[in-house]
Order: sequence, then structure tokens, then C-alpha cells
Amino acid sequence: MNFTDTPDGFRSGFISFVGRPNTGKSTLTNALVGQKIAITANQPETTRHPIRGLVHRPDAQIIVVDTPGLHRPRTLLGERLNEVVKDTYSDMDLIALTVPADEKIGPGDRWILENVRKVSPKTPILGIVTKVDKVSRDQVAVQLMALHELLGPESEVIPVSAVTGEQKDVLIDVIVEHLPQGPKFYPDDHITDDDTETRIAELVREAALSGLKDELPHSVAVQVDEILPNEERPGVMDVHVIIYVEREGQKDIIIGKGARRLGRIVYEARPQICQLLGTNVYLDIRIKVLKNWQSDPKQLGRLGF
Ligand SMILES: Nc1nc2c(ncn2[C@@H]2O[C@H](COP(=O)(O)OP(=O)(O)OP(=O)(O)O)[C@@H](O)[C@H]2O)c(=O)[nH]1
Ligand SMILES: [Mg+2]
Repeated sequence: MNFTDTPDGFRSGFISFVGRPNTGKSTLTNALVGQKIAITANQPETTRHPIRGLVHRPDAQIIVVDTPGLHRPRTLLGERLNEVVKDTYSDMDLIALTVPADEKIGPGDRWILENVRKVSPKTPILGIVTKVDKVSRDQVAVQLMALHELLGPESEVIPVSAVTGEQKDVLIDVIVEHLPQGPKFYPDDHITDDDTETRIAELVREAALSGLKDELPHSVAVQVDEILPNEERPGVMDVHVIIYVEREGQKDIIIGKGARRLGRIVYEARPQICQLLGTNVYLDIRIKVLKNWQSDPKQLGRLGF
């Protein structure tokens, strides 16, 4: 695809964020794109598929690929996610390793770096210290030096806060400098490749994850069953969604006492779905038990992993 209005000297290309779970990759992706295209949560393994987000500038087009956090897998789902990430970063113009300002760099980060270098030895790696609003300037400086040491003497490292927007434009400038000259890959109004159903399912999953603890977030998967015009109320869409869990007990937790938790999931997700669809929405959520789906190849396939 080429777009004839590409100005001279235009740059375009792909950057992938990789890093441990919960390091702020998706929040940063949304901040750069300027819209919520990836869900975020204060829990690991929130992102489960690579999500492309577009950053449009007069002189450049950046395709940001947000990936699931990398870690030593404990389940078949974890293994699949790691494989997907490796597939993703094998053909990037730039890779950015994310390390939060408030956590020490450790074996997990080194393991990721080794993997990245093995799969794509030629791709430049940028270091990003995320969440700088959470710590003092001195601590940011210490983390920048530690990341620089991890990546090597030639490396470039950048501090950023996706929450306050501090350094966001600097980061975009640096990314653009690393991109080759080339045409626009997408039209100016394109912000993500994810289809509407995927984005709806993700918004429901984000609402469902909020407040869950321990292993339960990993057991939650969401699919859109169908979207139909409401027969009685013109202009209203009926959105039917299924939340999958792995055990009966988990189902009870998701629903909550007097269905209060389920009510809150609808309350949080519905307005965002209305905005996405541009219509009023009736959100119907059903909960199903899919026994141990995280470790069952057949069920994983059914859920799209
Ligand atoms: N204070 C602060 N919090 C942040 C910032 N960026 C992300 N967070 C928080 O960190 C948590 C994790 O953010 P995510 O963007 O979901 O992290 P992720 O790296 O995409 O996580 P996975 O998809 O699980 O790998 C969320 O609670 C975010 O709100 C930041 O710049 N400042
Ligand atoms: Mg994420």
C-alpha cells in the first residue's frame, strides 16, 4: 500500500516494545498513539497479542507494536505468548526494551535482552526507563545508568512517563530518527489493526481484571459472541460477550455477591464500547467455565492462541 501524498524525506517503520510484564508497554503505546488501543492493568500478562498502534506526524509514520510481557512461562499460554513476541520482533526497524524506574534491573531483563539479540542481532535496541513519575530524579538517573550499562556503551536510553506525558515527544523524535526513509504504510486516520470485536473483548477483559488477585487474571479470557441491532430500541446495539474462566469457583468470584462485580464490569466497559461503536449499547455478559483452558492446546486454539 502506498499513499501518493507522502512528502519528500518522509520516514516510516516499525518499533516494538518488549520488556517484562507490567513495565508499562501498553500504557506507553496508548500515550504515543493518543488513544486507548491497548488495555492496561496492574498485573502481569495483561497484553496477550501484539497490538499495532499508529503514530502520525507530518514527517513520519511510526508503527508501534506493543507485545505481551516476556517471562519464564508457567503455562502453555505463557509459552505461546513468548513465541508470538519472538515472531514479532524478528522484523522491526527498532526494538525498545522497557524497564520501570521503580524496579531493579534483574535476570528477567537480561534474559529478554539475550533473546532479542539472538532473534534479531542487527536491530538497534533503545532503552526506555518507564514510569519516571513514580520516583525521584536521582533514582531516574541511577536507573538510566543501569540500563545503559545493560545495553552497552553505544546504547541510547530515554526516561519517559506515559501517565504525565513527560518526555513523550522526545521519545517520538528519537524513534523517528531511527526509522528509514519510506512511504506511509497506513492512511492518516488509521490507529490500530485490531478489529472492533477484538477491541470490545479487550475492554471487557480490562474491566473484568480490575481488582482480581493472584492467579485469577490469567484464567480470564473474553470473546464477543455476537453484535446485533436491538429489535425494540432503534439505534441500540446488543453486544453479547462471553467471559471464560477455568473453574466454577472463579465464576462465582467474577459475578460477585448479588452480581455486584459483574454489574461493575458492565458499568466500566459499556461507555467505552458505546464510544468505540458510536452508538448506544446494551452489553450482555455471560460467564462460562472452560476447564484449565490455559494449559489445554485445543481450548487455547478455540480462544485464538
Ligand atoms: N505511575 C505510572 N504508572 C504507569 C506508567 N505506565 C504504566 N503504569 C502502570 O503500570 C501498570 C502496568 O501497565 P501496562 O501498560 O499494563 O504494562 P505492560 O508492560 O503492558 O504489561 P503486560 O501487558 O502485562 O506485559 C498499570 O497499572 C499502569 O497504570 C507511568 O508512566 N507512570
Ligand atoms: Mg501490555
